[in-house]
Amino acid sequence: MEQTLILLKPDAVQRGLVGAILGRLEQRGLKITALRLLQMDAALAGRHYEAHVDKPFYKGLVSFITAGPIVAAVLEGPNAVAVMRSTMGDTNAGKAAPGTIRGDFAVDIGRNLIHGSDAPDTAQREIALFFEPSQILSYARANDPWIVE
Ligand code: D4T
Repeated sequence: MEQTLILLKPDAVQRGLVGAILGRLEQRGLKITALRLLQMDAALAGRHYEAHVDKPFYKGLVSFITAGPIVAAVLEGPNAVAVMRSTMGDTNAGKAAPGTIRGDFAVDIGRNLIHGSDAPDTAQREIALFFEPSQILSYARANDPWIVE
């Protein structure tokens, strides 16, 4: 089954939205297979956002993502990467459709609450930044057959 990495960014923790956001993902049917509360340091932020190192918003992005605790999770499901991207909504929260996480809870691209991997190979690279293989659990839920055919 496909895996994706999500991060509930410091704004999600500070605003008390962790439960609401994780609840939506559980309701969607995605399975949480790893979960961690941590504070990113500059080194981890640099590795996670290495693709953006030359972007004008990079410095602000690193200072924001390291500003407080975050929640990292591995989610599993059919097409988990694409399902998460569409559930999060547009990166620019001000343009995100209502019904999406960003569209319902955020208004600004620089405070967009949540990260989700953008492709299955990126997901594997990102998961390895936050989790040891032994921290990712494989388990069945009693209602799995009612969520995935
Ligand atoms: P993340 O990586 O946080 O899930 O965001 P996306 O995958 O949806 O979007 P991204 O990689 O293009 O951007 C990474 C991160 O940078 C912030 N950002 C982005 C910003 O502050 N200003 C900007 O102009 C852009 C493009 C938001 C997400």
